[in-house]
Amino acid sequence: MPLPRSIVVLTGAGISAESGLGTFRDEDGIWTKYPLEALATPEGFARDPDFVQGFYNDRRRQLKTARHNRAHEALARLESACRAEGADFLLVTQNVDNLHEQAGSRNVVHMHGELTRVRCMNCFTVTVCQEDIGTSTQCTACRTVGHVRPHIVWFGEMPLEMNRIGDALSQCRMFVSIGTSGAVYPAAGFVQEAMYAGARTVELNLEPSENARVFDETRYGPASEIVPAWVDRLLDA
Ligand code: BJW
Repeated sequence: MPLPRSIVVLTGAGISAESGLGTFRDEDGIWTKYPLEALATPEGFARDPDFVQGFYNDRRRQLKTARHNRAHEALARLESACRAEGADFLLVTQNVDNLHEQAGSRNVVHMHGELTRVRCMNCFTVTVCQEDIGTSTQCTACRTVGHVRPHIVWFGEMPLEMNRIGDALSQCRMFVSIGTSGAVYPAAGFVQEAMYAGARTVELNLEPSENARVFDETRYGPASEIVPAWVDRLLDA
């Protein structure tokens, strides 16, 4: 059977859990250890920029040793199969790590930003950055000091590339949600958008998400097992 002519995949923290990167809302998740309001809102950043920069510096450093897992690899394999058949494929990730790219995925939208990029609040230039930043960091574009922040979408801020995502959802024939709790909007609403477009919807997660009942097909288990198995089945069908 040919592949669906247009596939959108949404990933969340669960796909990187077995690569050693923490999720947010699981029992030992990031938001159980750190206050969300202090670390993931523009107000928290304005109150204590050093605390927020330190949190993101630590996570940026973690990426130097983090390695993609079999779930990331399977999605890269699915993307190249789609390319070979002329089918559209868009991988939308809520993750700010770079493990999809490390595994070979090419058509990736980081809707909540990227740890390896920083943004100047003065001139809005986004630049690649692998190192720590802080309140004394100088912007490489406008040369002002103290305006460089993580290129991360915090609560109350608009996620990135929403038009591109909306276009892909409105045309997709298959929507697959992987490793996300469905607790954060607008990502949690993508399954409905895909459903209205007539897509088949699939959830692959460790346990049922908040949206589980909406999906046509659900599979539960660790991403490194269920994602490769699901991709193999789709490619063999
Ligand atoms: C495994 C596994 C394994 C574990 N294998 N699986 C009231 C109602 C509705 C909406 C709102 C509301 N009040 C405010 C809002 C909007 C708000 C929102 O959604 N709030 C909710 C808390 C209610 N959203 C926003 O503010 C967003 N912006 C916005 O809405 O702009 C306005 C707008 C947009 C568009 C159109 C119109 C208007 C911005 C959201 C920014 C989110 N930012 C964060 C932090 C920054 C990134 C970072 O620091 O890393 O992004 S929060 C955090 O949650 C992070 C994640 O990307 C995001 C989603 O989390 P995710 O990935 O789902 O992780 P978990 O931990 O929740 O789940 C992990 C899952 O994996 C679990 O299900 C596990 O079972 C599973 N799992 N191990 C497979 N081995």
